[in-house]
Amino acid sequence: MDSRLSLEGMAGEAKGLSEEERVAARKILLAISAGAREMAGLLASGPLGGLTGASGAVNVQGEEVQTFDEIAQDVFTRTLRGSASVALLVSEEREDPEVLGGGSGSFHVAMDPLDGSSNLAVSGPVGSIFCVFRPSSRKTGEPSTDVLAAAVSPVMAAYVLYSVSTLLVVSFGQEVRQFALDLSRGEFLPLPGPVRFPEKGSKIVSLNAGNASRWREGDQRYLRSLDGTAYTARYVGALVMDFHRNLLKGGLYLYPGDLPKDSRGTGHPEGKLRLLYEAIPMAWIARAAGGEAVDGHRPILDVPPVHIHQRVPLVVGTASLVADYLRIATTP
Ligand code: AFP
Repeated sequence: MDSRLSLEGMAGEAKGLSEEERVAARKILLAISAGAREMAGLLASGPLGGLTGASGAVNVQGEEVQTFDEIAQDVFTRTLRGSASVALLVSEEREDPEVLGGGSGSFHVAMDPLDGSSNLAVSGPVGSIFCVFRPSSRKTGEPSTDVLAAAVSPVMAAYVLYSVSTLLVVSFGQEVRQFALDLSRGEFLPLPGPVRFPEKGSKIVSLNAGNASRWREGDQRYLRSLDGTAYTARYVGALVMDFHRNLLKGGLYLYPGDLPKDSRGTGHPEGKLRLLYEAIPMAWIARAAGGEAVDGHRPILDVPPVHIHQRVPLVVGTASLVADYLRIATTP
């Protein structure tokens, strides 16, 4: 196995894809890497570029849109359109799927163009998340329906981490590879891989304990169970960063749902994270790296997508830590 497979090499060796699909997947990967390179440059200039801060708009999720959310939306829509391989594009920033190139591309893509954007105000890490799906054979003519039918079987998932270095992490389902942006060459170069959750890593737990009083009893019990154990708390508030650290060091990320509104909750029992462009791609990458992802009960990859902006509780990371969570949180 080549420990330093290139981006193109990864697409070329992807299993279960036709030759035509491999070509399309390669183009999508290159489009993501081109967009990531552009975003890395813009983000690096930070406050000096005058682009940090709120745009004044509110997105489909009811969240304040940052100027960089819109920039990332435009950058990746442009590069993915340019790949001529994407039929439908679902984005956190757009209410409806966008048909690209007449809808004739080989794949659908769901993306969170800029994850963790509240970190921008403090020059903290942010990310971009992508999931690539094979269009459903049950074409209905209705874009959302087709994306939902397709979303049960990803073909490729990737994320970009913009931090002290810019990393691109990619999986076609069999393994996970990392690439680092070489600023002098302006391209992503392979790091040794594949990457897997370490069998005996440190026990990092990433969660927002400030929300705990709104959680269900099982999740609160899990949090209490950590007291006095050898766990270490680390939480950046950007899924990509928290997931990536736990992937390399061993750990668990937890964003549960809330109690119903009338019992101390906010009425968000489905949590905050989005199924199509946050939970499914991270679950797909976690599985390929020997980890696991659940919604508190069942595997994320078994959750039926019913809405393109559907939210879902997410527990993802080292398989044994996810198993510990399930044992404690689901057993009164
Ligand atoms: P933003 O993009 O609004 O910053 O949200 C990021 C995010 O979706 C995910 O990346 C974080 O893990 C999570 O929300 C943080 O949410 P809390 O601030 O509620 O902990």
